[in-house]
Amino acid sequence: MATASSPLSFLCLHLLVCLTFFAFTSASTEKDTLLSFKASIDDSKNSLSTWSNTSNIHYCNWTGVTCVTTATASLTVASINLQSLNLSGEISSSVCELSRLSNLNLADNLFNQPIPLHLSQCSSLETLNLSNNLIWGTIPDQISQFGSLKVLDLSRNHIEGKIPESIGSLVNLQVLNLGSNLLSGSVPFVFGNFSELVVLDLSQNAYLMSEIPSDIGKLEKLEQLFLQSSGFHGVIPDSFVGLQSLSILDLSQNNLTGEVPQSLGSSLLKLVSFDVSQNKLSGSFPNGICTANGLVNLSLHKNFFNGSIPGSINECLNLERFQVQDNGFSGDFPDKLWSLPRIKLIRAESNRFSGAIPDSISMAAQLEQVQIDNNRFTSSIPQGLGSVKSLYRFSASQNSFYGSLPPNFCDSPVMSIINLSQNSISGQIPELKKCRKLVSLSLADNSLTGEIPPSLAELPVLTYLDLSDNNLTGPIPQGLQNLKLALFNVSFNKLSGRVPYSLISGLPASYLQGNPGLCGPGLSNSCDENQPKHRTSGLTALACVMISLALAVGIMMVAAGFFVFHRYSKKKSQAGVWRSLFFYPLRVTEHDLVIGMDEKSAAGNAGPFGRVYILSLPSGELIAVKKLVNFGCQSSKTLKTEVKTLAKIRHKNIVKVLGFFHSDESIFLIYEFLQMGSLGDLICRQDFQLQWSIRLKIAIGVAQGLAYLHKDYVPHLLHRNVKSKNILLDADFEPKLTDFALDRIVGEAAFQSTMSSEYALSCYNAPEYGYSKKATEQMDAYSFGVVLLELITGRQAEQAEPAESLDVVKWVRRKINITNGAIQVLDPKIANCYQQQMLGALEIALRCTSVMPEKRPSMFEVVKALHSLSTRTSLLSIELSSSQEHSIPL
Ligand SMILES: *[C@@H]1O[C@H](CO)[C@@H](O)[C@H](O)[C@H]1NC(C)=O
Ligand SMILES: *[C@@H]1O[C@H](CO)[C@@H](O)[C@H](O)[C@H]1NC(C)=O
Ligand SMILES: *[C@@H]1O[C@H](CO)[C@@H](O)[C@H](O)[C@H]1NC(C)=O
Ligand SMILES: *[C@@H]1O[C@H](CO)[C@@H](O)[C@H](O)[C@H]1NC(C)=O
Ligand SMILES: *[C@@H]1O[C@H](CO)[C@@H](O)[C@H](O)[C@H]1NC(C)=O
Ligand SMILES: *[C@@H]1O[C@H](CO)[C@@H](O)[C@H](O)[C@H]1NC(C)=O
Ligand SMILES: *[C@@H]1O[C@H](CO)[C@@H](O)[C@H](O)[C@H]1NC(C)=O
Ligand SMILES: *[C@@H]1O[C@H](CO)[C@@H](O)[C@H](O)[C@H]1NC(C)=O
Ligand SMILES: CC(=O)N[C@H]1CO[C@H](CO)[C@@H](O)[C@@H]1O
Repeated sequence: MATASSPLSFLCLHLLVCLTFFAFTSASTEKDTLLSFKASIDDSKNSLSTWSNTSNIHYCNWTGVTCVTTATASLTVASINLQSLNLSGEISSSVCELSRLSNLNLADNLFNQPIPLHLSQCSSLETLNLSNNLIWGTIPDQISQFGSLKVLDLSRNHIEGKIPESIGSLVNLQVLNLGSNLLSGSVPFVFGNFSELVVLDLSQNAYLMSEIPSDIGKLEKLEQLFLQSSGFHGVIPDSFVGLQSLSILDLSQNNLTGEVPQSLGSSLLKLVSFDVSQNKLSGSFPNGICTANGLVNLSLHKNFFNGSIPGSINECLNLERFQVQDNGFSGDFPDKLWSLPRIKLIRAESNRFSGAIPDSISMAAQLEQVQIDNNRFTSSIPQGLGSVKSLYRFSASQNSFYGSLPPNFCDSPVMSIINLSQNSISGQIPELKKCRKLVSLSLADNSLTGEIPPSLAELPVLTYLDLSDNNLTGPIPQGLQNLKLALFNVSFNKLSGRVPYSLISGLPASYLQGNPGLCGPGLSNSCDENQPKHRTSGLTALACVMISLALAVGIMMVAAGFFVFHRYSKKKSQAGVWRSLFFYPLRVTEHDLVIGMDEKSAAGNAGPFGRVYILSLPSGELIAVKKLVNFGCQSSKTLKTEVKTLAKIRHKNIVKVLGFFHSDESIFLIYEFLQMGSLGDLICRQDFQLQWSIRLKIAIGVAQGLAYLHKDYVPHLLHRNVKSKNILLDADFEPKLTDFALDRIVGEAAFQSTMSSEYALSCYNAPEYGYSKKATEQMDAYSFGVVLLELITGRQAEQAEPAESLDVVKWVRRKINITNGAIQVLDPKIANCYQQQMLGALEIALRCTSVMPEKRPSMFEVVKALHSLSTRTSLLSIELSSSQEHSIPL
């Protein structure tokens, strides 16, 4: 470039050429400027490798650099975005030599210094983002030098001290974020100056001790106001009615007192989220909220609302979230909230609200969550509740609801949690059939009568059932033992008859007490002296024996038929054609392999898809050959493509596919052989004894393998059959997944029918397996969680003997409901010093085996969490104690 410039300067008479020359010089200085900016940065991960004097990449294409074209058609740097690159060192003011730089984003790095005031020399800078670094010190008075900034984000640092008055001169600010710092003292009365402000965040500054400055109410353009968890006290200023553009208001977790300004609700027309929870607010709720003129005719709405909102009907129409829980509000709960067209969340628990839930709740077409526990509501449960099809949580315990439950009260197809305990509800429990996703039902401490509806046993994911303290009669439905119940409390009713065995085992006896009519082993009344009952149970037993006999005969006949067919086909195929594809020099023919597959080479029992044979190659190497039935669903060509897909996977935690061959009857998959056998084989040995560090290594490896299949490998694959028997171990206990993605080989239909016959009841299966046709990553995550539970508890997932023994999921869930139960489930063979890590792993396993698929973490998250267990034990114990609280009761 230097050589090019001298002849050019010679021709500088011509204006155009002259401009070109200046463009060149400015280009070379911009490049140098960037390099000198980099020079003061510590780039430990070498993320800025493109930023180099020697690279032939134009600097406008360097990592994070964006250029614009100037009026003179040259390129100039306008934005530098280096977020999340683990950068540290100095933020040098040399960057200000970039005269058009308007955006500098250094968020999520490790810069450890005071606020870099010298950046105020950057004349064009509009956006400065230093969020989530290690910035410390106070906000100096000279902050006023940043007068031209539009966006200043200093959140998530260690900035301390008072907010200076001089900040009021940043009159161009549109976004000011000082959240999550260590600011203290009171907030100055200067915010009224920020007439352009759209977002203001002062949240999570626990040391602030301040009233809310009332001049915030002047900010007509303010859309989002976050003041939560920041030690604000005093009242909510009346001036807030002036916040005409506000859509999100969060004042939660402060020490606010007094009432909510009366006209607030009717003034904030654009409000989407209103959160004043966890304060000391009181008074009856603003009469104004959502009750003015327009709103009454919501029924009209429902019919005519098609996007254009009629001018007069504008009250609270945008409100989605209403959170006023944990305050001292009293008076009738605002009626109209229940039927707002967009409302999703209503939380008002722990106040003294009275009033009713009106039938018009049926119009709240988007309502998802209602929590109004611990108030003074007095009404019946409205019929309209059952028409809200989006509702997944309805929690209204500790009120005075009365009357009987409407038959449709659980008709929302997504309903997961119902809590109506401690009310005065009477009548019978209706048959619940539609809420197939119901996880938790608590109707404790009411006045319910009649029998427990047997249809409860048909709700596939019901896990917590509390019907205690009612007047229920009749028997406990036998079907309930098929559910994975972690809590089943029917104490203090008038139930009678024999308790199904699996409901006695593993659950505290106190859950059955107070029902003198119940009998069964271990209860004070053991059923035996009761002659007539004994006979019926004898009859049942006889019936069982006959049914199993009939089944056994049936299976034998099928097996015999299969055997004949099999022999026949084997003969035929030996003469017939084999089609094969080896991805590895095996140096044998398919014929040799087939001959070698006999009883002697067979390993273990046949799985749902077929048997595995261990064969020796001429080289002495061993291979594993899995024989699958060829259902003929896939053409030879598709089959080849699919096997290739699997064979191309290269990951240390996934068993290699070495080749395959197939005939019309069978498909043989050839896998590498691992000497140590499977994790499942190890666990079921009496003397199972692996160190914790090895168990954790196995868990991490398996999780990595699954994360790779789910996200990194293209096409993305699902394993669909994760269990400890399908986890092979090499000599260093590095786990490798096998039997993955067999659906691709046998075809979806054959896969499903095979799995549903053999595997549907297996405890490795996610609960939604039964009713959800589509396989998901979350199902793999669930199965992984079960394997993790095996590693933590040292128990096999399913024990063959005794037949009633609980599977590991039920066993763990029941134990951890008891005080100190979490510690009891840990394998006692592992030293106490690993307790924290094991509890951490347990927490992960419980999240993976959550009955609600959307609560399960991705395998990628699991890998991260398990890794951090092995490194950061002490921190984790804190996280655990807080998260355990919600994971267990739900
Ligand atoms: C980059 O190289 C040029 C010459 O090729 C030199 O003048 C300049 O000083 C170098 N810049 C840096 C930051 O090393
Ligand atoms: C940046 O890279 C793109 C694509 O690689 C290329 O088209 C463009 O010309 C490069 N820009 C400069 C200024 O070199
Ligand atoms: C940043 O560093 C931390 C610890 O040194 C590491 O865990 C993280 O993965 C790094 N992030 C990036 C983006 O390199
Ligand atoms: C600053 O960067 C962080 C991290 O990317 C981002 O979350 C935040 O929204 C940015 N701040 C602003 C005001 O854009
Ligand atoms: C508010 O802004 C005006 C200019 O618009 C300025 O003169 C005044 O000093 C500012 N107030 C504070 C407290 O900084
Ligand atoms: C509220 O004020 C009390 C003292 O009056 C204090 O102990 C408490 O920590 C404050 N709570 C919050 C959330 O600031
Ligand atoms: C939708 O609203 C327009 C007025 O904006 C009206 O003309 C039209 O009939 C409405 N459509 C329905 C289906 O109600
Ligand atoms: C159960 O019924 C009896 C009368 O049969 C009544 O005295 C009692 O209060 C009822 N218990 C509950 C919890 O409703
Ligand atoms: C349900 C309801 O409140 N309907 C009202 C709709 O508006 C008309 C006239 O404004 C009233 O007469 C209805 O009572």
